[in-house]
Amino acid sequence: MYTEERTFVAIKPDAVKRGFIGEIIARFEKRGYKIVGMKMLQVTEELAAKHYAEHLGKPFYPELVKYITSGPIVAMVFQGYKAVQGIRHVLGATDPCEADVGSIRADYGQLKAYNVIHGSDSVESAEREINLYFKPEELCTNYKNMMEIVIESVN
Ligand code: D4T
Repeated sequence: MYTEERTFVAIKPDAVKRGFIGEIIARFEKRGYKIVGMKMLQVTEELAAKHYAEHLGKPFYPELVKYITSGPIVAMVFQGYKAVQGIRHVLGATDPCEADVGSIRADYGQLKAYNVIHGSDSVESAEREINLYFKPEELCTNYKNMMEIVIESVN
């Protein structure tokens, strides 16, 4: 069967300020990923340090924290078949210059340090990041997954 998984996505502050929330979310919805959690929030230095703990000590870390705390983000949980891998593909490579044309990072960004959007890189990271940003009761569990809708529509 088609088991669905969840992944964490954050629209970063520059994309929020530039007014791209709606069109970015539309790309995921068109592909069939379901939003099961969504909120706008200001990331604190403490939350940024938890989110990016693996990068502590790297040369780009201070700029990374400054960027993610520079204004509100839109934090979301998407659900779908192979959602982690599929959503990373919609995002494009970390460096917008290397991202495939048509991906979000290629279409909205130029610099690796300001790469517009974040998406979890594994099911394990997704679980950790979802738990960092959302309480269990903030996630919706009570609607049909996309594969059920597709399978019903062809039967
Ligand atoms: P995020 O976490 O923002 O979705 O990005 P990625 O998962 O694609 O990439 P990452 O964790 O390796 O990097 C996190 C964040 O740091 C910035 N960065 C990264 C940077 O400014 N310079 C660098 O050399 C690297 C590797 C961009 C994304």
